[in-house]
Amino acid sequence: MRTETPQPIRLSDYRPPAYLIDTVHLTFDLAPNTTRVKARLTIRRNGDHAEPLVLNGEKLKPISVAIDGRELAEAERTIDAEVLTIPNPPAAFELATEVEIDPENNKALDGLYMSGGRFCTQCEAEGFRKITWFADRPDVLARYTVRIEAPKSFQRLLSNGNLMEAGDLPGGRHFAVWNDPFPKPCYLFALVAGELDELVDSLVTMSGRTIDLRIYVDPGMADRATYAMDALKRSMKWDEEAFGREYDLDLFMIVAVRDFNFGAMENKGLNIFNASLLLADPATATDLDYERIESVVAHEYFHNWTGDRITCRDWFQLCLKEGLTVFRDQSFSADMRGEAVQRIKDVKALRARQFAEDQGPLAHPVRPSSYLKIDNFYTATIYEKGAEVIRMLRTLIGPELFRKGMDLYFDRWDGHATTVEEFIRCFAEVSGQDLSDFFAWYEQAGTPRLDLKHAYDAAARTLTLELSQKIDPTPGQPDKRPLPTPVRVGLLDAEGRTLAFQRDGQAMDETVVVLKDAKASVTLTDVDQAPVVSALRGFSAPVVMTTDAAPKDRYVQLAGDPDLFNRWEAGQDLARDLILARAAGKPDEVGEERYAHAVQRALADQAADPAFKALLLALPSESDLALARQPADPAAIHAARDALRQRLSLHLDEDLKRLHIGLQGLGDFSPDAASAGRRALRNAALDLLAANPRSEIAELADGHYRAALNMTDAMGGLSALMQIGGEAFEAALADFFDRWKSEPLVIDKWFALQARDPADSALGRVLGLTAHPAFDQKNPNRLRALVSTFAGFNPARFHDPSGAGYRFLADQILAVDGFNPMTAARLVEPLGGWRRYTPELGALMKAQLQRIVEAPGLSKNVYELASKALA
Ligand code: 0A1
Ligand code: ZN
Repeated sequence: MRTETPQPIRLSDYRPPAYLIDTVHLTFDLAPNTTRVKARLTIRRNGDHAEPLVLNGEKLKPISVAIDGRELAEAERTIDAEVLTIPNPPAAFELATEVEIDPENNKALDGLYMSGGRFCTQCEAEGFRKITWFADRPDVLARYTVRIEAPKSFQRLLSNGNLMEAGDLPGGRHFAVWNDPFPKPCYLFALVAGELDELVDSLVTMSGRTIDLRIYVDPGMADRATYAMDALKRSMKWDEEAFGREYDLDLFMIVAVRDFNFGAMENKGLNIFNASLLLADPATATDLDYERIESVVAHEYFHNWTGDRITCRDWFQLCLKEGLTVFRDQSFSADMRGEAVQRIKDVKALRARQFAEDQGPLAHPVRPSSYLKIDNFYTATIYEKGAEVIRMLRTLIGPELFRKGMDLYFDRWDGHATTVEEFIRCFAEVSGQDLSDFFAWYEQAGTPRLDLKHAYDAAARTLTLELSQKIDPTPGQPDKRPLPTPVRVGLLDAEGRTLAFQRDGQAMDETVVVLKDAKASVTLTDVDQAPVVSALRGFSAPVVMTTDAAPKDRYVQLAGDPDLFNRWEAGQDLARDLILARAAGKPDEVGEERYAHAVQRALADQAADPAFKALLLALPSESDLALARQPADPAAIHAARDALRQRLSLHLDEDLKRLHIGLQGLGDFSPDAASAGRRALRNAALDLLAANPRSEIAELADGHYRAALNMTDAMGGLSALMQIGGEAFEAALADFFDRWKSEPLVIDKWFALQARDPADSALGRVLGLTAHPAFDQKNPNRLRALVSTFAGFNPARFHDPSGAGYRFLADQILAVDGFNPMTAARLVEPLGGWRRYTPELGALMKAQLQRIVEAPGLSKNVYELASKALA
């Protein structure tokens, strides 16, 4: 057990910085084990006070500390494991320090570290303090000049901003000097040094400036950056058109690295990416990889304005940049790939990750009020729910006022660090609306439960909608206030055609009902017939909604709701009810047939986009189902879901085979959305066929795998074979490894596939894979491919009744915590939901959490999440 309980940091304790830093001059003398960092900081006192100067610094070997050229005696400063303190500094001065650090042995992958023989940095949130002493907080903004010196074997020397000077030094060494004219917090600092190939392009901005674009990758991989470059150029243009934002420096660089804790990082002018989110070619990347690359490139680029030019006052405001930037990247992806399909995918991800978080012990508000380690708050709530809140704001005030509010925000806060309050104030000002109640969306955790009842009065031709909301208690928040919730509503007739109506005397096809209090009642008039209510269109609020709609209404929606999100949702609702009924031992066979028939009809719609049809074919995920009925029994859910898949597969047999043949790709591969949609539908058809394993289907899957000309189809074939199992699967798996053993990103897929295998034998296989020579706990991508995929996407096997799945996860968390706490902590979440499962499983999960919390030498990161999960 830990001897002392770590103390949380609280939003209410925020104080402006005691000292400000205006300019930073850094000199790096790079060496893997002994890098020297010299810093010259111009510092001035902020206000009138006699407080000491306290700078953060961790794992730094002190060499010297001087003020205005005079070395400080030991008595004039103190250095401990976390800070450098100087008791009586002048009001304005230059602090010069020198430290030594050991990037080679930094396996935590924050600060300056080495990946693949290159130097790289990750400073968000608190990595800069592992490079030099500094006020490591986002509200201290400074202008940086960075000189890098290294042996010439470290070919490229990169940092933020513009290259000012570069040249040779004696002894086979060279240098480069970079200057970033934009003041920035230190978390946006970046440095990269090493051998890298370069893909170069350029873009002319809306004001006619030419921007030099460079993407740096492993030698020989430049071709694999062409899609990312294309996505970057489209993102830059989109931000000009959608938000009037132009890029500001003359140079924009992206570097791909193999060892990275997260997805990517928006360092000013020098984004650093996990290679898995940057490199793609048809042979090695799936359509999903392309889709993610497009969205992450956009996300990081959009941060240039929402994050870099305007940053956060403190880390409690993280959603200010993240929720907003996710909203922006989702809007971009919707424009690139189709609104409905994008929305469905975003909502699926929200439900899978954020809803689970929000309904468990790790629930926290979009803007939390306390934390132990900010690294633990890069969560689905801050990112995805943060984006939902902005989407609601836009729905509430309308797109024009939303854009006006954004313009005001950019104008008012450019060059500053600010808060969510100030952001919302901009929209209140431009709309004239009082948004104080809306702010509760930022402060209150938990997923609201919305209920909708409807009553049609044929004589009066009116429809009354009764809405109510309820939010369950979450940790530390027993009582909840109602949240202003926009509910988009349309009406359909019995044939699924739009039914017009009037609201407050105005004729319309659709309306937004805003539920402000716990309950609301709205009467729509001039309603010609008893309608089907299509509510929460486009998923207009992040809530769980129940309604009094009869199954027949859902069938009408599935057949043709013009709101494609709700068309898809109707199918999901029907399937969810059928699976849960079966899991509870009450299968509705007639309902299942009817459902299969309805899916068949929806699939036959010639007008529908193949990408949309692929989504229609997928049943709700097991984790989605586990959230819907508690206590959850993963084995029963898995079996019931499988049974419905089989029925669907049988019913659609001919249709699926026809799709599989008809959608066979001809000609060259193109990653565009339409081509990807056709591949998605063809692979979804094969996947569903494989739910009924027969030798004929095994041959089809094997042929699909062997004939694949791209990674999407290869993985489609392999995963269909996995469902069928046996010789053909084992042979294909071995073939795949052999073919791709020198491609790390593809081998990640090989690990992840096996981790997802629902077969009984999979747990043993997964345990065995930890001893595979290609498994590497120190590489986060490889670790996540096996461990996170297993714990997050293989519920049937993770929740093995013996508890062996939980023990495996806890073993991995404890081992990884020894060198990379940030990544170890991100593995804790699957155990967090222990209260939602059957008492037997819950007790086994809890026991592993207890084991983790009691482990000696546990990091703050893991301690925070494991102890909160137990509380
Ligand atoms: N700001 C990045 C996310 C990120 C956060 C922390 C990291 O390392 C600890 C890395 C990246 C983004 O939103 O893309
Ligand atoms: Zn971000």
